[in-house]
Amino acid sequence: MSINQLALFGGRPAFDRPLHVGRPNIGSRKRFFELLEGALDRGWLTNSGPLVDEFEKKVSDYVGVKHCVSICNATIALEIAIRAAKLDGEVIVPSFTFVATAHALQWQRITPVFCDIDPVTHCLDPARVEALITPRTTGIIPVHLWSRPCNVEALAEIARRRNLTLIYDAAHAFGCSHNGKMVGGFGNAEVFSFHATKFFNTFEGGAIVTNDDRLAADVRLMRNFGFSGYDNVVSVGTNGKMCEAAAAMGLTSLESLAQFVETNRRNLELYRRCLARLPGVRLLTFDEDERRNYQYVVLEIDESTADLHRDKVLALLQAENVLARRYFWPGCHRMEPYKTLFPNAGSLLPVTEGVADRILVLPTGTGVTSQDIETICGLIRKGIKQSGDLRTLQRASEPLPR
Ligand code: T4K
Repeated sequence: MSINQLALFGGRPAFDRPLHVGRPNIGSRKRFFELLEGALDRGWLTNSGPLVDEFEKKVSDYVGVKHCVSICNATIALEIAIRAAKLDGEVIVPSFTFVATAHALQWQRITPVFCDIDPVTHCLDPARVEALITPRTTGIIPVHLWSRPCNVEALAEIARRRNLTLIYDAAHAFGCSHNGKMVGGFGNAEVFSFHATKFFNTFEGGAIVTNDDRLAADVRLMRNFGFSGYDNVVSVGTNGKMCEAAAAMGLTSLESLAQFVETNRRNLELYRRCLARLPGVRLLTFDEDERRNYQYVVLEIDESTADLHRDKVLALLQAENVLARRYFWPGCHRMEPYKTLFPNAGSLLPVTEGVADRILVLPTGTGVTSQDIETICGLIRKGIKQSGDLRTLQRASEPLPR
């Protein structure tokens, strides 16, 4: 049997429905429709409606920051935050992130300078940031990847000493803490994503959170075309507003947030038990003393020990209707326009390239049952065992060295 045939354990796939990574968590439909009815009755659907105001107040209270400015999605939120903070020239970012982090800069003709990551946390490695700072550098945009906060102390120290603006891409880290302080209060500003695929969603949506009064005022203006009142435009702006339907979903999701986190935590725990002691396979760990949302179940597969490359495991799972994802392969620096602009970037990103080659993200959330997880883990175990047996057979059939 070849390794490619491993994907075909039986005639029919293990799941008769696709099991997606990124399946939305949906709270009380009754509550959502009530809120939506209210908006329809009021005839106020967007442009700073009461649901958006309430959502922003609840998010800023929950996170413990002075200002929450809701935005139509996190990509536009990053763009607005970058512009309001007057970044230009070069900005240091990880390449191991969703491409939106880099695009938010490139879109504004700011050069993203890709920095390598820490092999354990997968977040920007502060030790590598300093060497990339040039006279053109104006800021750093680290990403709290997989909901685990970056080394915020080291990054704050570099930013302070080198006079750089620090904006966190916190798309993965809503509801998380570092040393007991909620993510949202670090750096000059942080940006959350409330996209459908995040554990907490507003369909599409995001927010800029900050304790900086001036920055908050500026992003509010920019989110609404630069209007400071009727007929009075005081700056360049865009349309980054969240609508009432999205805020209704956000308010509904907030009421179920604790349940979403608990479901994700339980799922992760079960994955951990079911994948224990599997050679070459490591599940990402989380600091249990801190608040986490556990929204990504991240598997690192080391081919040299597992005898099976991550892509084979992916193919095997896909054939069984498990739509796992290899986030964030191949890294932004290997996507356009960056791979043309910076063809040699990979040579400075050895950790990124290695991690991007090993990561597999598995389904979790309220739509995944314990039985689903046991079956998924069984498939992974079986694939790795069969591959190991095959390699052993191959080695045994090799001629003995003379
Ligand atoms: N920074 C970081 C670090 C991010 O991860 C992201 C977004 C951003 C910034 C930008 O945030 P936003 O501007 O999006 O607010 C998905 C999401 O679209 C994206 O929001 C997310 N990160 C990224 C990690 O994942 P794709 O290209 O993988 O999307 P797609 O369409 O392939 O869907 C992903 C999975 O989710 C599929 O298995 C299908 C499933 N899905 C998706 C949707 C939309 C559902 O089951 N139901 C749904 O409604 O980017």
